[in-house]
Amino acid sequence: MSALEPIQQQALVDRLMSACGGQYSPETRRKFFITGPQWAAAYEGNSLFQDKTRPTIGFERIIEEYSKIGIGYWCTHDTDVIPTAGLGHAQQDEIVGRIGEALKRNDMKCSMVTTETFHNPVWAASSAPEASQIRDYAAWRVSNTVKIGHELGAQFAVYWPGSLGYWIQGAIDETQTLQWYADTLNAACEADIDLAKKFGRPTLKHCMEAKPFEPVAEILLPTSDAMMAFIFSGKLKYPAMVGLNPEYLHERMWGTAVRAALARMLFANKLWHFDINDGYSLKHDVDIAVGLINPFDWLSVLVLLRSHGFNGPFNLDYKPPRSTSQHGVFAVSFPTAVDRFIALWEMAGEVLTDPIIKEATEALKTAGPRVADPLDAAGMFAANRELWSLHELIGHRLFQILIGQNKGRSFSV
Ligand code: GLO
Ligand code: MG
Ligand code: MG
Repeated sequence: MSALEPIQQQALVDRLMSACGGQYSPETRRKFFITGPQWAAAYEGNSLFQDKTRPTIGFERIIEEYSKIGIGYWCTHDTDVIPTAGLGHAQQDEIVGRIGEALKRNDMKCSMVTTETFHNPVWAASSAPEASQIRDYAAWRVSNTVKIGHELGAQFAVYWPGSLGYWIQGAIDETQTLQWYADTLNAACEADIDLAKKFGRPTLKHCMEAKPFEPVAEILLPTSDAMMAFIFSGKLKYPAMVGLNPEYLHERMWGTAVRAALARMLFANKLWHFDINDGYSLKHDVDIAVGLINPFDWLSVLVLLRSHGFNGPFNLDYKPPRSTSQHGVFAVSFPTAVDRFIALWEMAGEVLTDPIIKEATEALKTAGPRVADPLDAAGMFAANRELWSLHELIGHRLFQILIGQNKGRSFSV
């Protein structure tokens, strides 16, 4: 192979992508409630220790590219598209107007809006700091985002509190800070109730998102479980309006089985929105695309979600790697992420109808014969002893479905 010029490299990527095959059509992809974040496609590859590797691109291009791929929904932070200084001024209305036009032109919908409460220096002492003027500003910011949401037809508002925490222990009162953060969410819900009436629309679903480590040293609401305790603490004025937007990697980062964490949210009826990506446990937030690291785990997660009727939104909150070019972001990153998600979703459907798993699950629930003495632990154990091998058998069957052995795929030695 001789050295390829960049334009030939691009052609090679495109040729190998189509050689991979198995791509779903944009129409098929649009059947799923899959959402594309402005910030994910706009990510330039920079981080604390790494300079950017891709150029700046705006929302018009991103909305158009998502639409071509078949990602039917778009979402954004307030400041992804509106400069912080323009919020609440004519510039906001002008940009929101242009977003509306771009969405319409590309047959796209805005599904979700979110407030940036982590990046701007104003949040340096947290998003619920001692300075009451900044807390009032935070309340205004989340309410303003809700307004933008209604203007763009969104159904969801997401809150990643980001900087809600601290560097120096002992300097702030945690319970007071949590109360102030509750006040911010209360303000968003209150504003929503008024705005929904004004716009003649239902109120938004307000979804909290937890992340255990970054961006400050100690996070006050580090997990979705902590957020559920917050929602049910009695401190929210409208707890029924507030649910969760878990992120796959954020739960995995702290070491839980993601499926178990999601089950706890389903149990409380608070799983409303889901950021889909992948990555490694006990590491920082690498936001790798769905299914590239833990496909077996992902299959299991989707079996749980499908069996509980959760159909999205599935939000592609991931970062195309720095090594991927701008061409690659739309030619490789997003279409392949969507297609792996759909393939795993379909496999989860196979799991739910698989006759072997069905029979095994039914047999486990039917259980062995009851023993006469309800306090006879040894007898109960003996009565079920052989059935419980089915747990491991089900795990093996999941693996077979993942690699297609249930459909006859075989490997010779
Ligand atoms: C960062 C979060 C971030 C949120 C976004 C939505 O780690 O995942 O991308 O999902 O701010 O509120
Ligand atoms: Mg996220
Ligand atoms: Mg993340």
